[in-house]
Amino acid sequence: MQYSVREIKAKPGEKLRIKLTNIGSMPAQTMSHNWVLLKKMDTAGVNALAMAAASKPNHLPDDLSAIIAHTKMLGPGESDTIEVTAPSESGSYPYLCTFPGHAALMNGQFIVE
Ligand SMILES: [Cu+2]
Repeated sequence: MQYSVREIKAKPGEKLRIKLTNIGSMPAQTMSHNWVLLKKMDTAGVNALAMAAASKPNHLPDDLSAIIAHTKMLGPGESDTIEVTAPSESGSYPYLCTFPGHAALMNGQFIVE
């Protein structure tokens, strides 16, 4: 239960195509994954967002203002490709999986420089 990529680097404003594939085989109800890119925030902020997302049916918080981009929630064998425009401001932007309990292991940094 980990991302194969823990760090993504991009230039400010660069357009990237992000493809997430769930290579697991456990049922979607118990083990689904997504990729959610957040605005700059500290670990406490990421944890708070993960908590807010956990109880929601779609595993996204009601307040989407901190989310830059996200894939669909994927069951086993599914994949989703999204286009992401890197923020114009350099720095480190956290990403995570918002399936309940996954953020602690499934996270990474999107680095704009
Ligand atoms: Cu996950």
